[in-house]
Amino acid sequence: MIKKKAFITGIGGQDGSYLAEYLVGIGYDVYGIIRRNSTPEHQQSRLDGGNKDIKVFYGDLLDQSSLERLLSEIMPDEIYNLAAQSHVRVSFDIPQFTVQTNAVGVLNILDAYRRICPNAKFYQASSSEMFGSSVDDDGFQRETTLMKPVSPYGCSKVFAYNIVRNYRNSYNLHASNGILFNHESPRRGSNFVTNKVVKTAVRIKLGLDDSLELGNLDSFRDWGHSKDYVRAMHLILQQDTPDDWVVATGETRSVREMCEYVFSKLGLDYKDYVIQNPKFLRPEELPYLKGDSTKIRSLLGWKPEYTFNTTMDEMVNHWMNVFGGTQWKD
Ligand code: G4F
Repeated sequence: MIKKKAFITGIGGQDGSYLAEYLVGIGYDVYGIIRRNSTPEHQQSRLDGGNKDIKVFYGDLLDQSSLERLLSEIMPDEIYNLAAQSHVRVSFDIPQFTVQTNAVGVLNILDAYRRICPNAKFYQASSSEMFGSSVDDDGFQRETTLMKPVSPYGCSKVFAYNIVRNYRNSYNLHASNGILFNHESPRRGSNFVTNKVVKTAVRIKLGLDDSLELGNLDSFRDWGHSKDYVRAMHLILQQDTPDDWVVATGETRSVREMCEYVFSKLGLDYKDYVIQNPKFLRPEELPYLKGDSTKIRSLLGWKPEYTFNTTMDEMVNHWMNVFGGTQWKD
């Protein structure tokens, strides 16, 4: 049987690595690109280097020639565009790079796809950050919610979302947006809030650190697990018609509540250790996210397997293993 071929940008990231493993598990040949970095040591650390079904190349959304060459050689059935400058606060420090990569870079790969392999299906990693300060009257964000982004990152993602829709309609392409709310795992970069909190709380528990510096504790996020969300990405591309889909848990918690849960699992009180440092505040904050994923649940049958608690517990156990502590048990 001929194997399906998937091409993943950002394959070295949290989602890219879980998606690659998931697709290999269901019989795909997986190809991906990573950006050249001056320290190569950790670039593929999330990927199983020995897996012959995952082939990784150097490439960049800002290097059109690399995209064209690889798409022509591979002729993928499915393209997952997950590459991005994905850190919202950092997007205030490097706004032009963020917009180049997350907006112009998406146009680059979309256009290469249109010209080289228009029969493939295309997934764009759109984000709940696009909603910004906008919330529907019932307290949820959904596919129809107005987008009022509050960061260079959010603005760049709105452009990408719209250009995907424009290419879909103009050129009859199977190009879809997954509008994913925050999703975490042990593979999350430790400069995002969940993994920063879990990792440092474990270090405090083991006597390796004595405090945790955070920014805004009073913003709310809808946190799911990356493994559940990469299943949704694949499901979105198995449909006959392209569309836009919100992927979320439908629950929201503040950063403070997340800290409370994680520290108390370790027998600690977060109030004894968490310090606010203005360095981690954003010039404009997105205060509240809660996603309504009724569309993907009812039409495609997607539902998450992890809960907030099981996601955080997995992360606690991961860092306990890394730092040599005893695994926490219920
Ligand atoms: O973990 P965060 O950095 O994630 P954020 O900004 O919500 O963005 C993530 O989710 C988006 C989907 O909505 C993605 F599109 C995006 O790529 C990324 O994956 O911050 C979450 C919240 C924010 O309100 C932030 O202000 O935590 C707050 N926070 C408080 N102290 C902190 C910190 N965030 C970080 N990163 N570091 C802190 O010390």
